[in-house]
Amino acid sequence: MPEAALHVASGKVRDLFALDDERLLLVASDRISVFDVVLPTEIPDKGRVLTGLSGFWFARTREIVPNHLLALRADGRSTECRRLEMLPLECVVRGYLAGSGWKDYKATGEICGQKLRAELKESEQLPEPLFTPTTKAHTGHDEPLDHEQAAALVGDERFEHLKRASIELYRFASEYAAKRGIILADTKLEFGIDEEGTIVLGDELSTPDSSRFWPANGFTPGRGQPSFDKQYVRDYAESLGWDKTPPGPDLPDKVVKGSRRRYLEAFERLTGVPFADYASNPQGVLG
Ligand code: PZK
Repeated sequence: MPEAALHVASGKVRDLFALDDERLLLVASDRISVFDVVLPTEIPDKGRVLTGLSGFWFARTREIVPNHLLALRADGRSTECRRLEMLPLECVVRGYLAGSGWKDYKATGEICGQKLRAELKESEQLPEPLFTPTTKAHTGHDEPLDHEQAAALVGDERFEHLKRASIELYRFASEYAAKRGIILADTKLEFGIDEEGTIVLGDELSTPDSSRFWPANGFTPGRGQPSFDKQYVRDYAESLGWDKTPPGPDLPDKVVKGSRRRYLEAFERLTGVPFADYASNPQGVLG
């Protein structure tokens, strides 16, 4: 970072700095987490892939909903963004039955208070994308909310706006990805409010860390799907008999290279931009 920037927060794989009163710098590292544990080994270029993908989507969805992106830095991993008042809701949209959505459906026949027809299979496409917001847990796991609970957190009018915007963003990205052989099974979005009171999309958008990416090739409902990016790493970690508690295992070079190749493949398939072009001119991905 050329100028002074104050550390604001750190997530498992990203760090947030203040540039001034109005702007933040969101920096994506090459760290990877599997089963919620950050591993000691990094995946080279993972941070740049995620930053570039987010930038790509932000530039193409500004007419659906305004977002916090101001610029991508020359390092390819840092996003200058507008400082917002973040809303206390994780906005999840599910187009397929996976993860906690599948678990809740199996147990109750519903997801977030929404009844679904009986006998849906694991990983099956839902009749239409479902808005399934959760709390933002500061420790532990996010809790599902029904629409009444979610509306109580942000107000009825904002809730309806967030629901509509989230589903539209999911539809846009999932249709785009489907044409390029990638299923976007679900996605997690975070919104904030700007100085004018406008709802603005923050955080990251339709990256493998915020969405489930499945290769369309080989998609088979009735079981869990391999994730496009992390499957190599998950399979390796499980093959060791690791109990999924910290510390996570070191990754051998072969697993690092396999995982890196999958991240780059997702980036290039979705954006149509060779990763080397992105690396030499990150702003170019904004189109
Ligand atoms: C903000 N986070 C989560 C993400 C972290 C923490 N545009 C914004 N304005 C104000 N606050 C945030 C954002 C964004 N994006 C996001 N926490 C605050 C987060 C990544 C790393 F350490």
